[in-house]
Amino acid sequence: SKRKAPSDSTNPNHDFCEFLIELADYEKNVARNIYKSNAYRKAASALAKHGKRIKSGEEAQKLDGIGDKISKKIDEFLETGKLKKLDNIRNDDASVSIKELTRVSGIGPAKAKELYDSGVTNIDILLKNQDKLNHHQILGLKYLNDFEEKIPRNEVIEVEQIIKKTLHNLDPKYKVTICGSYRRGKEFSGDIDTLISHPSFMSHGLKKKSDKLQVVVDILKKNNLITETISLGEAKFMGVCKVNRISRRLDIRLNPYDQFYCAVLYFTGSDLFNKQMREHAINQGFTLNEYTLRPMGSTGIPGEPVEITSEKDIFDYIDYPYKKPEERNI
Ligand code: DCP
Ligand code: MG
Ligand code: MN
Repeated sequence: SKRKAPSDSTNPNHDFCEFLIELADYEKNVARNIYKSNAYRKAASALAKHGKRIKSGEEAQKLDGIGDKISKKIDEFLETGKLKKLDNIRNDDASVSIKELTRVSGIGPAKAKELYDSGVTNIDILLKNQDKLNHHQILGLKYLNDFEEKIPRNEVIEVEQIIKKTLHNLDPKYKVTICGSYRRGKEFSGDIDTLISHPSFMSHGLKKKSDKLQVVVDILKKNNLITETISLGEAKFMGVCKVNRISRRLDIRLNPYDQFYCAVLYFTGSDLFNKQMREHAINQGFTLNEYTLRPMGSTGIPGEPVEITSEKDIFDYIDYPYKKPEERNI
């Protein structure tokens, strides 16, 4: 989901972080340079972690992930209180439109650019041009204001309890784990990421079609928890749920029971943490995804999955220092 700046008042470098995140979003959504975007994001993360106020670009450059160009931007910001590059971005029509349109769930930068080129430059115009949107995007527009409201932990717990109770009634063997930013301990989440598994749903039986998730979704609809379906496959549901005033994005994944820990690790994130851990796995001669950890043979063909009995096993196998979920917020 869409990311917010680490504008935490306890971060002494939050003003630098804010402009770096704004630049990162611009590179990702408008200029479409993911390499530059990641570089800005990494720099913001390094400054946020540093914990002490940075007083010059030179000082910043000593941190991992901050090079010459970002160092110069920090100096410009310290000297003038602003950045010319950001002023230009904020005044650029395409940039302003794309930023507004990508607020809608389901509208990514490419779609936003397409809409912009066809004359749809803001949400008001979009409301009158819904024929240009798919089902996901129409729901994204319908619930735009609700989906921008962050979900407090106590509401995630309410949803968790309803899902657990409902599935337990259906079959006590269901296992339900809320992952995502909630499992990483965040006070507020963008959506509710629910992992479910059941001992009769195993990786070796996957060739048979399963309607388990369909059944689960139907019951949660009857219970009035789920109010809309964005998409529903055999293993993945994306939709909307509601327990009080505000409609919330709900994701449910049904992963094989015997691959539970790789699924939990993946679905807990953060996405950047996953990226880094997967890179590390590759350097250690493994390939890691949401299902398995497999050694890479010299031929470049992955071998049989290694046996895993906990999340920590995965870290141990690839010799990566264990991080508790709350330590995976990068
Ligand atoms: N994920 C990933 N790569 C992606 C998308 C998701 O690895 N491109 C994984 C890591 C995420 C998890 O799925 O943490 C859940 O995705 P969300 O988009 O729901 O992200 P979060 O739960 O981390 O944050 P938010 O509070 O915004 O939902
Ligand atoms: Mg989430
Ligand atoms: Mn999600």
